[in-house]
Amino acid sequence: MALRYRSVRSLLAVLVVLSGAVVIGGYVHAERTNDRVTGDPSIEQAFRSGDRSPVVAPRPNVTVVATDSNAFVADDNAAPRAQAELVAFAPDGRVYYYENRHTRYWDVDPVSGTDATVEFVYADHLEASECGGESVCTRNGVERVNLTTGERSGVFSRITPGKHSTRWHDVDRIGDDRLLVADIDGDRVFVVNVTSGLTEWEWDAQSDFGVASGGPFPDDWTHLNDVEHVEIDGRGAAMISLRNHDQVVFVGYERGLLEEWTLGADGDRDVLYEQHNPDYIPPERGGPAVLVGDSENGRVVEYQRVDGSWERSWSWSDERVQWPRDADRLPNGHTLVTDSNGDRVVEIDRTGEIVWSATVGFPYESERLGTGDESSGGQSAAALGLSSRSPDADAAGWSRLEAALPPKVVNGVAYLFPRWVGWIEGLAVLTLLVALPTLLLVEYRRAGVTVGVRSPLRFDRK
Ligand SMILES: [Ca+2]
Ligand SMILES: [Ca+2]
Ligand SMILES: [Ca+2]
Ligand SMILES: [Ca+2]
Repeated sequence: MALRYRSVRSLLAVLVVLSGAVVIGGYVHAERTNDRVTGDPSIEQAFRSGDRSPVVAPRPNVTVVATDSNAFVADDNAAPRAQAELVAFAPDGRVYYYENRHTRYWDVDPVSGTDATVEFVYADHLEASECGGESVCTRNGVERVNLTTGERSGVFSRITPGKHSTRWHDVDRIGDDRLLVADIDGDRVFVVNVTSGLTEWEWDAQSDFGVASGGPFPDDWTHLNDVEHVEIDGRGAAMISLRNHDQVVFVGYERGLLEEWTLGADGDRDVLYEQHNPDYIPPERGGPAVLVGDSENGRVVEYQRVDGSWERSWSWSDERVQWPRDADRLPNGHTLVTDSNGDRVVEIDRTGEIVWSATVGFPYESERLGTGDESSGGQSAAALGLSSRSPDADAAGWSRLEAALPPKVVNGVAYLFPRWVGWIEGLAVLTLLVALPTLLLVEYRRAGVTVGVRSPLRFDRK
């Protein structure tokens, strides 16, 4: 009995010490290596006070990054890992523009014909008084901002009732008056005329998919997170990312679902696993090809259309990448990758080497101004002859262990904790949360037993 107590106590003590050391070590390491991270108030203060010292390496053209923040922000008032923000870096590496007025930021796109004006998708979680009878609601909208002057204007917005979660993650402008909107809440894509306010076209996923497919119906069935206007065989279509169906579909405005064009299949995770932000590269730039953040697989991939089917033509990942949600092919053949749980935006060259990197807390999407919207200035990997890259097989043991865990576990841990907490520190925190109370309980009960046995003996002696 005593032996068992001692071994249980020793085991718990070792777990507490080890996990505590991992957490403290991770924190100290993060503090030491802390290049300035957006979401850090010092960036905002520096920008507002006019401090224009560089925070990232120089790189031609302005780079704009939109970030969302972690689950705690949506659900309670706990400190966020990174404040949601829109940040732009100037070519010399200083902060060119900064704002954090909205609850979340999602897609950002350059406005064509301008040097440094963007349109972005935002969400604002509203209070009951603004929700017309509901206890919560969210305003989803599109706003335009001139990054040079800070001049802003609202483009379009709607309120999603009853939900404190953000339901538009992407919009594609298709003319002076019209936006193509990816509506997660409605599992649909629609074209809205922002001048008249009228919906001019709509595709509802229910018209082509059964509700047994994808995610939980109706709560988060398709998680339809991206849409792009494309031309297929000379006619207009919407390319749509059905994240929870692991597939990208093409829907002609007049032709409906173009089934033979579908990339991926529900649950076929070798092709795509809950992807974000597919970009279409047309035949005239070496396609048809689709460059996409294959998020749960921890890579960015490209598929090339060959004889009427999709073939993987390129993939990129390194030891750090975790849950990438955007990749843009640039005119110089490089690729701008938004590595959400890796807390960075990186530009990789044609050989897969990182040539520029910005540390940014939990980025969603990035654009390099002057290179076209998303990948619209870039060529396909096949045309460029890009080399694929995968993590170094000789990487540290932690990476191999991480690779052996289900991606959802790793990404889930990374999503929940502050940015310096990697998945290993996250597991250590969880271990500490279980081992420490258990150790205290064991000690307490042991002490209780001791009192219960000795007191009567002492009492007897009297
Ligand atoms: Ca964009
Ligand atoms: Ca867009
Ligand atoms: Ca993209
Ligand atoms: Ca992008």
